[in-house]
Amino acid sequence: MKRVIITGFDPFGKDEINPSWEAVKRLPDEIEGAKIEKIEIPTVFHKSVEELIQKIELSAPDIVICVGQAGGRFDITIERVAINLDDARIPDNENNQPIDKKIAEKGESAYFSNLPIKAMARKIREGGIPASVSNTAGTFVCNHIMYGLLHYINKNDLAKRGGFIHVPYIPSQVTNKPNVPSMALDDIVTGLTLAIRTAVTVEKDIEVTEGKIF
Ligand code: PCA
Repeated sequence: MKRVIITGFDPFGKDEINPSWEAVKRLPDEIEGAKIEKIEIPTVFHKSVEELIQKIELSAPDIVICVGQAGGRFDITIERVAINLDDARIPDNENNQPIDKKIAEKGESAYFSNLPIKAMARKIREGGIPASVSNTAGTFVCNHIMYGLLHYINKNDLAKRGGFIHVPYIPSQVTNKPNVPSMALDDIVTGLTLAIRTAVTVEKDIEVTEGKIF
């Protein structure tokens, strides 16, 4: 039986909830015959990666997908790349605010997700939910955990697949924020389920463009 670890983050900044964990905790325990293990991760530089790696070493998953909130985005975005850089606009949940710091002193400048990112985005759209491939996970804790995960997989030459998905705000977070986009929690849960289904069943990504001009 394949095993999947999927993580969400705790709330950070001024937000009282984080739709990533709200959605992840509602996912089914089994998708396409794979066992789904759901974990909440603290929005804290370094500690987030340490907790994730501990869980990976305990559970030996085949696939690891981390999920985070991207307030302001309209759609579910499958991240393509993580960069070796922390540049925090706000402090994390333990008051760390690294500026222009490398995540791994000897790591590559960037790592690409080895999930079938384009197939995942397409599958979510076929389910009637907006989704696309994104070429930046930012420079805060989400990029940090994605980089930490892919660095760990690459450095240890593991046959594991890993990547990151950003999700929009849910409606209750934007009631007092005019013109800020949101997506219903149920749609986020459905979108993540379709993304996992694709990651479990598709070995080779599809060759279609998901490029963006900006
Ligand atoms: N989003 C933040 C960190 C935690 C989260 O859910 C980010 O995009 O970096």
